[in-house]
Amino acid sequence: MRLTDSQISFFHDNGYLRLENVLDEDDLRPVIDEYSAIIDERARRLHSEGKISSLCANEPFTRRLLCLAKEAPEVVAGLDIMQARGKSTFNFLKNPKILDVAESLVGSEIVCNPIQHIRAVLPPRETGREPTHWHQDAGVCWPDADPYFMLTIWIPIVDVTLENGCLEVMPGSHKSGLRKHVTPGASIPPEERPAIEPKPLPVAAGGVILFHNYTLHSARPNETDTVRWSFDLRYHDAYQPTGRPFYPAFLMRSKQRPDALQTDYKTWCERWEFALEAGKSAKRYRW
Ligand SMILES: O=C(O)CCC(=O)C(=O)O
Repeated sequence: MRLTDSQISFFHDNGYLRLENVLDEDDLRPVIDEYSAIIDERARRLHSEGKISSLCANEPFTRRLLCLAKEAPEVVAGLDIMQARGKSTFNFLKNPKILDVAESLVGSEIVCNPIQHIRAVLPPRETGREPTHWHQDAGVCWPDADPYFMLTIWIPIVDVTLENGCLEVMPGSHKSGLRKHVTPGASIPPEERPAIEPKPLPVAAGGVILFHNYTLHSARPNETDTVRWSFDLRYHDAYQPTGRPFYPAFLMRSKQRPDALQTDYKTWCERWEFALEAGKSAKRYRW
């Protein structure tokens, strides 16, 4: 799917774009199955260790992790893309439909940035963890990436609604530079935010939300009894810094250097394994 001229203009004017029906069941099912298997394996281990009384085996994907976390909160740890390193997840990063969308804004030389996550967002009342605060993605990069455009593709793998913690953006906020972020969590405090009405962006599974690395965004709280599962992936031109030099980036599409593509699963696993160990003491945030 290539973006139309009017979609590209909307993105440049507003700093975000919501697209419906980009992906279908065949695109999403492999990652849902992969994470279902990871969770099942964890449930069986926790059960054999006597840490949970039920496998919650009859719960659907949207509820099973929450059901398990009620008894064993540690079940949610280490699920992120680079930690779990599933093959279907790796394939998802280079899904041609996702790269086509990226190419419309990034150009033909596309790197998959190491700032990439799968998020299983549980209701805050279960975890004590607040929803994502207002920030700009440029704010979680090193300053060497400041002059460059980076595209975030936010991809729900379940339907995401006002109630279960959809994303919110401040339209047009990408035009006024980098705001001061504060620790912990590199968030923008209220006094540093522009006076722009936030726009909530519910989106059904299969849709995606694109945003600019200077767009202010946050997430609404998950007020349901389900898990809000989503990916946030980042892509940019190959000839620019990633903003996290201690983590690996991968050339996923290239007209100029097709021989240099880094699309081998085993290499991806090895480079992440090495980087997570070697980069342990790296300073992620500038703030
Ligand atoms: O999914 C979320 O809760 C937040 C996502 C986000 O902040 C991002 O993609 O940069």
